[in-house]
Amino acid sequence: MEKEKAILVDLIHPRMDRRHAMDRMQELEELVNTYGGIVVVKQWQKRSAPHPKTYIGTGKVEELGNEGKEHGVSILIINDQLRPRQVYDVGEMLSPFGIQVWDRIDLILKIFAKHAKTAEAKLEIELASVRHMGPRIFGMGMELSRQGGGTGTRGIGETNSERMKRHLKEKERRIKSKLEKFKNGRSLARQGRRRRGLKTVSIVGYTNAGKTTLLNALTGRKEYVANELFATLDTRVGQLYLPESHSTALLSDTIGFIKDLPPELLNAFSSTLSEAVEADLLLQVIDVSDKDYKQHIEVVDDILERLGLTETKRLLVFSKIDGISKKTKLEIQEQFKETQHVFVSALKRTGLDTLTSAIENSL
Ligand SMILES: Nc1nc2c(ncn2[C@@H]2O[C@H](COP(=O)(O)OP(=O)(O)OP(=O)(O)O)[C@@H](O)[C@H]2O)c(=O)[nH]1
Ligand SMILES: [Mg+2]
Repeated sequence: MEKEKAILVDLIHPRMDRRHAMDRMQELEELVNTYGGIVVVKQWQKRSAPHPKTYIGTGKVEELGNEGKEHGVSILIINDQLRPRQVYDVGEMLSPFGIQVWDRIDLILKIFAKHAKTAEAKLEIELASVRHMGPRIFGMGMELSRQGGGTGTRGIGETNSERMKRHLKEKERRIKSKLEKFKNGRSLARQGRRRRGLKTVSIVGYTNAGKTTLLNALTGRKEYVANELFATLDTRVGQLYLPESHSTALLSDTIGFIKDLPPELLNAFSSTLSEAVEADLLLQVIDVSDKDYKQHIEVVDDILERLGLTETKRLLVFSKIDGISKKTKLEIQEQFKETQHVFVSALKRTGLDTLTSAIENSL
């Protein structure tokens, strides 16, 4: 299948520094690569605030429409969460050029939808989509059915939009009740483990930090690892042998975090994330070979807080240390001397014994 071509556009504040603007764009581009699209045009627009109607300026939308058409582009991706009305308005302006509009959340949802393998993950994504797209649909009186081609149909009365709202609520309820069953299954499994005295350890961290590689290295599993964002979308559990006490603990790996993760996505993934929520210990994996690792720690801290996990015991795992210098390692050591941490390279299998004993001690 031919890859879809995309234009990326980001709004930058006049005072934002150049490097930050480049980093934002690079991450967006990585997301597009993960989705499987090709980036043909990257554009920034300096504005101190988004345009109320079209987010980027209307002139810019027009310009990108022309440029996109020239390059055979089919999607314009805006690097932020837009208001439903804004997506609709930009979409209207770009439809003559044959270009659709996605915001950052749309892109993340598309990636999730592509990668989801288990029934549970698929349902979680469906729920997030309903929540994200819902307001766009019922707020605008758009045709709900996909067969309608998604084109705007104006002049639908109050009653129709009310009906759509009800339809979406109903859909949301159905998905939630299916998810409830998975949740109950998990909760029963957890109770069983508790009874057997099994402790659980959950790996959390930014996307692409090396979480799954670590799970595989520690448990001998062979889960999918890739240099892409959101390679893992559901929870995988493996057994971790604890040599000092000759016992085992359960180690689970889950979906990675990313900055600007909207609450509706986080909530939709509550079932998958429940392993982390119930864990006895969290391993926070940090890819220190990534220059933005400090920002990633903040993002993850913030999300853990949103999940109510500030009280859970936590161990920092600085990963991919095969990719950093001795000097950087010493700097990190100095900076985090107050916090319990370990250095590992899951790829080179270094530091794994130290990590295992740190886990064993914490439990
Ligand atoms: N150099 C080096 N690369 C590593 C190490 N651990 C993981 N990687 C690489 O980092 C990339 C991401 O690894 P994953 O284990 O898939 O990362 P993840 O955190 O599970 O990512 P998502 O599931 O996508 O959120 C892969 O290309 C791995 O081969 C390491 O210790 N050293
Ligand atoms: Mg993974």
